Amino acid sequence: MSFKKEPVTLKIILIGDSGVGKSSVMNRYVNHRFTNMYRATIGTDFLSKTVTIDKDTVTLQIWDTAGSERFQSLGPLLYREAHCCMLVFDVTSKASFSALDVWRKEFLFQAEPQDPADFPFIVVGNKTDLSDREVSRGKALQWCEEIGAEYFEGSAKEDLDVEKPFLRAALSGLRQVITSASLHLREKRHQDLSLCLTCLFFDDKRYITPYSTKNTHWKIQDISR
Ligand SMILES: Nc1nc2c(ncn2[C@@H]2O[C@H](COP(=O)(O)OP(=O)(O)OP(=O)(O)O)[C@@H](O)[C@H]2O)c(=O)[nH]1
Ligand SMILES: [Mg+2]
Repeated sequence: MSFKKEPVTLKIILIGDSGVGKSSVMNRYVNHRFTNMYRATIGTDFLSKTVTIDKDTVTLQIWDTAGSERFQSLGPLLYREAHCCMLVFDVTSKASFSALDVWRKEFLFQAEPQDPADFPFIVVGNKTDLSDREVSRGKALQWCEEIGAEYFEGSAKEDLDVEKPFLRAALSGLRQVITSASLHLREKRHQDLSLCLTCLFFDDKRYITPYSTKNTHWKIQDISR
């Protein structure tokens, strides 16, 4: 028997301080373009890209947010239903790295994922082409280990390792979808089971059985007869 697979769309959110290169990373990955000109993102922006993972075609909906506090009013609406969150910092800015802890906490608070401890975060250190580095790979890796995130670094400008974090985000997001689908199925089975038990033990003389296959009508039967 063959099953027709539903197309999957994964929502990936990019967050981090202003100027770290969120828009640049997204544009490099989706459009293969880069500009040195800085135009702060106002509100949010999203781009889609289709990728193939384990023979499955998945659409990535990549949401680029504004790092500037002035444009962050959309947070709760935007973060909800996300499948993966990418925390971006600039390796030449210690402050942008330190800020990720707050960004992550704020994300979990606003997004309210089903299982916060298991929600996938990908940390991206951008601008590795620059020489005045302030955050070492080791330091970033150490923090990622503490919070259970995966770490990638590269350069949107030089097109260095930009694809890897997105593919990893897609894989983690896909796992999220599968986990929540199986949880839903388990809950449904549990509900069916408790419904069944309620019916069987109506009282000590009678029991109740489903009258139709759809369980919409019920029949009380007397055990004593
Ligand atoms: N050298 C270098 N510069 C980069 C790189 N990525 C981005 N930039 C530059 O950094 C500046 C900010 O990049 P954006 O992508 O606009 O940053 P952002 O995080 O989207 O900023 P907001 O929209 O304000 O939150 C721009 O001038 C980019 O050209 C990189 O990998 N290397
Ligand atoms: Mg931007």
